[in-house]
Amino acid sequence: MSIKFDLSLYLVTDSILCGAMGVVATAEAAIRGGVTMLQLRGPRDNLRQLLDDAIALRDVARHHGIPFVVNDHVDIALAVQADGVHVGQDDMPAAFARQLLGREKIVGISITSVADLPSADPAVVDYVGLGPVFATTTKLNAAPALGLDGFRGLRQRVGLPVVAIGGLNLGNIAGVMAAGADGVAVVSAICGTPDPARAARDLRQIVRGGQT
Ligand code: TZP
Repeated sequence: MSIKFDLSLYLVTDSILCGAMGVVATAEAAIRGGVTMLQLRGPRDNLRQLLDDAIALRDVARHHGIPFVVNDHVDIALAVQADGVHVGQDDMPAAFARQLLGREKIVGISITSVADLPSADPAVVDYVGLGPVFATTTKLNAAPALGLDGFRGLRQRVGLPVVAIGGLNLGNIAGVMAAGADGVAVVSAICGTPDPARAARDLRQIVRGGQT
């Protein structure tokens, strides 16, 4: 039984996109606006920077009572006692991450195609990040976009909660929720926007089924 989590509005940080505001102030504001889960992701950051951010983000998330997970770096998740990890297909296999973190923590995995489906093993993994749904410039070497129909088709084959990711914004998340997502994960729709609290509030309202 893992820590409870709500995928509705999942913020994935990016230190470059967050710019001068930084990941911590951005996350703080976005959580006030309605972010329900937080992930530290920094493929271009060095380990020390990631560790410093992990400590600060863990504290912010804890203060607001939402789960905090670390992308890729199981060692950092363990070091800061994060609520879990999110791994990709080229990262540490989820089964090893689970072994290291224990039963209680959250383990999420990225899926981009049919070939990745076997890795979404409910005995090991708590949720799936499925995408990119639409084209994104945030992730280098991202897999081809699934499109809404591709997303819907794959989502139906995953027996776990699914958070959609990739190119999601105010204009397209209603369609993604209607295609079976349990929530939406965003980077650029929040990081680097002038008012991350407002951006999160607007996104959350649509996820909840309201209008902007
Ligand atoms: N994984 C698949 S797409 C993506 C990640 C980390 C980046 C999503 O960023 P954005 O800015 O929300 O398109």
